[in-house]
Amino acid sequence: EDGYDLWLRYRPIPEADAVAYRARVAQLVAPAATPTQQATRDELVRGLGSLLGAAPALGDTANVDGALIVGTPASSKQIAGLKLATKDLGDEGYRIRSVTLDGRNAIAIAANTDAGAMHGAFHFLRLLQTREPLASLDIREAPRTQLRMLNHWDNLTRHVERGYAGESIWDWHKLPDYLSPRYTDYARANASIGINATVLNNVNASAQQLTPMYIEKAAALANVFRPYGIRVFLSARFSAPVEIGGLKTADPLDPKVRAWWKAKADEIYKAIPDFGGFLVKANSEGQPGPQDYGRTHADGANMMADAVKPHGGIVIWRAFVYSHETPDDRAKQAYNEFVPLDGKFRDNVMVQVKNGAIDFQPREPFHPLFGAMPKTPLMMEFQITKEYLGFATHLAYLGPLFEETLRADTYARGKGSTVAKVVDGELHRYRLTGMAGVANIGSDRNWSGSHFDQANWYVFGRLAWNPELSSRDIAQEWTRMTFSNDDDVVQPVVAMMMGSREAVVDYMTPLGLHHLMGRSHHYGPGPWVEGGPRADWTSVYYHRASKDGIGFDRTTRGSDTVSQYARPVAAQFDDAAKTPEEFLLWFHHLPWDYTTKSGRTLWDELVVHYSRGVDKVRDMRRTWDGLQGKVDPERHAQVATFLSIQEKEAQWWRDASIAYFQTFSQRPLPEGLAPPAHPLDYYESLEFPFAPGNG
Ligand code: BDP
Repeated sequence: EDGYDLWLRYRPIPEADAVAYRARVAQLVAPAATPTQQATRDELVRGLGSLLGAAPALGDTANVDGALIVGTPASSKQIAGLKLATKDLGDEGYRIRSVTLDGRNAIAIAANTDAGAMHGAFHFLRLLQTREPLASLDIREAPRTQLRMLNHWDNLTRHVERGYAGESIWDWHKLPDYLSPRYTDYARANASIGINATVLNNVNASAQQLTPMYIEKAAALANVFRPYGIRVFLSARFSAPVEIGGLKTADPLDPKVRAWWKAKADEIYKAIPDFGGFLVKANSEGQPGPQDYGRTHADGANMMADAVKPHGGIVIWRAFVYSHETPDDRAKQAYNEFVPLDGKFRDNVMVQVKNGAIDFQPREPFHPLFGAMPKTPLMMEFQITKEYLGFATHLAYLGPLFEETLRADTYARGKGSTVAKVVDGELHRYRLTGMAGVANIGSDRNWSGSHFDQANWYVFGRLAWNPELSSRDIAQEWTRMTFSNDDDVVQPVVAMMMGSREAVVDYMTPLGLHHLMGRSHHYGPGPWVEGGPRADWTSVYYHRASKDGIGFDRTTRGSDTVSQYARPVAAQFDDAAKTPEEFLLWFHHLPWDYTTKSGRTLWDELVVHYSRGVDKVRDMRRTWDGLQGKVDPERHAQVATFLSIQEKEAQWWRDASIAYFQTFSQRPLPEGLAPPAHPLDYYESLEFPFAPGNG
């Protein structure tokens, strides 16, 4: 058990239970006339074969009791006869239903398209994997968002920016000829959770990606993914017309530039007929963009949108923009730049917005752009790779983070205007909808750098399919498929997972603190980081600690960032007493002796949170140790070691942060809590020039 199989392990169901399942799946009727149908049938044969000890007999028509029949009205007469594939299932949805066919029991997986049937097949396998009964099924599923997408931050050198799972899985050198079997397994894993799009390369893009040689390589990957219903997108460097096109400018209003992108799009579509489109990071962190020519983000996006439009492609334009030359709070800048452009984008443009306004922190309030651009489809961007949550060695299940953001209420159209409803298009009737996750996938044997990080890939896909699912239910599902169906394993593991992200918040950035990680690599604590090229890349910019207190005043009396939220939300965040304590220092600068909800002073409360974070990791270790013998030894040992690393580093975070902030608070620690193990200058002296994933 090295983790390679992910949640598609299909380990045999114990004999006592297998008997009943076998009776329900005595025959498999699944056409294999198209590549997607073939892949679906292969997966069912593989999964059922392994789960049940032997694959069910294959048949052309269901003619025994207990047939499983899969297909679309076009691919199967029996499915057509059942009339289950209704319009509301759309292009990717499905129904799984217990039916009677010619007087015999059967289970039908019906969809309008092959892709829908494939999603249904994976769902069906999940029912067996999680030991759900098959007696009277009536499941109807259709994705709530159109684009469920991974963003790989993979460079052509195979270095993965913010990647902690080895090098890129794309072996560009051997492509297009050698197609690693891993590409197919990648597609299977994604299809199993409903992911239907992937951006192959880093948003800090190399123009080379758009040269004929690399288009051919991308096309080879697209061919592998196509049967699994996954489309390829590419990150495009805005200055590519200059760098690889020989033009003197990349000005989006220049006819030669427009013609270049059109020709480039035509060329890509010739190689990849179902190419999805471009993802663009422009005028952000030094990337080129339309503003270099005095044009707007809309000018840039629209030019590229026009180029892909005839082919049905789209442009995903990132809203992650901020400039240190703008004196305003960094958290305000994306809103300020993008809200005036609402309604100015072509109908095949989406704007991709990070969950929070700073940068994938362990906790951030939802981005104020959600709810503020009714005429522009906004795509959610989460980070699955744990750049700011301890890399791969810290166990942090991100389900609660994603869920917290999706359930946050923007009040854009009154109460109940959740971020989920913005993202799934319900609130503003968006034509395009989607969710992107910055991938945590690499060439490590276990794909994600740690076994538990697989759960973050999994939960992202499940929530992209339905943003209103519960992260706890998803954790259960994942645990059952990945580790065990034994309740003695499932319960403690799910409890660990559900508390794990809060533990990280506690030992890194409690009470709304943020962006205090080591400079540039973001490994370990660095609350003292100051100076350097830009203020908004330092920690002191964000915590603003001094003898009088700590926190960033974003109220109407400070930077007025709160006013970017709808009125009820703004009013809440403007008042320290009403602000949820987890966001306290995000919005308020408060004195060290400010009284928190517990009755403790702010200083004491901070120290309590830091210490609690370490305690929680200790608890996780204890829980995991108790699972020895119930989880296979190989994975158990690696997780145990990673948890010991996490405990050490949680302590480091706590001690370094307390030692640093104490120089301002000048107060003793609350009684019973141990002082930092080392003096502050020890923590400040630590350097990590080779920390992984750096940009
Ligand atoms: C930051 C990362 C940086 C990315 C940037 C982005 O540190 O590596 O390039 O986000 O999203 O979180 O563009």
